[in-house]
Amino acid sequence: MLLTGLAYAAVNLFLAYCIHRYHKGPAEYIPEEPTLERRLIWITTLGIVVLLAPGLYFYAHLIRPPKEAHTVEVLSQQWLWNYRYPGPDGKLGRAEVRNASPANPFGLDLEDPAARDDIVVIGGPLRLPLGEPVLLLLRANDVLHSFYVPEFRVKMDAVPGMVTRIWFTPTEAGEFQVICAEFCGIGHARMLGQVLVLPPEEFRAWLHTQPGVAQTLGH
Ligand SMILES: [Cu+2]
Repeated sequence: MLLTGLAYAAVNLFLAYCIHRYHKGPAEYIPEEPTLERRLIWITTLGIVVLLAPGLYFYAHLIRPPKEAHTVEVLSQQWLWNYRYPGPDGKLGRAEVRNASPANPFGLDLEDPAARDDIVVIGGPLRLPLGEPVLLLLRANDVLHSFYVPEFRVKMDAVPGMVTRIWFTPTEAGEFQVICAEFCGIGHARMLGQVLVLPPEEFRAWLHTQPGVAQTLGH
């Protein structure tokens, strides 16, 4: 407010000065002045760099998840939120939309050992550990959706054919709601999900008792 106020005052004072200084008679016409033009180009370039560089620097920090972040895949479909956690191997296995079926919406490739132990939660809830960073990888099986938890200030589009990502650290235990924030068809308004932020021990205890997807699909 102060800065914009000062800039506003400076611009208008300069304008008033010019009107006062040059109000008598026509101004001198100078079609070209290479030195002044070069100077202006350099000053403008410098100004843009100075304004942009800190923003890009901090943005890079903002979008880079910490190494220890838990990876959870989010699969959106009309009109459901599904989740996948890496199994004991800590790796998400191969998955392709072309393999997707009602029983296997992620399209997991059960030939891949890394996929067999993955833990799949159809329709939620999304369980997260309190105070630990989480990286969400978002996919969509049909149309555009958008994963939105207002309390977390977290919102990311899920786009068919690509994986989008967002990371955050839940700082409060409890129950929250996922809302789909991208109109995705007739059931859009009911595309809600539950997020449970649990104490880390409780989260780990839950995760360790979950069967791998090979077991739940009977392969
Ligand atoms: Cu949706």
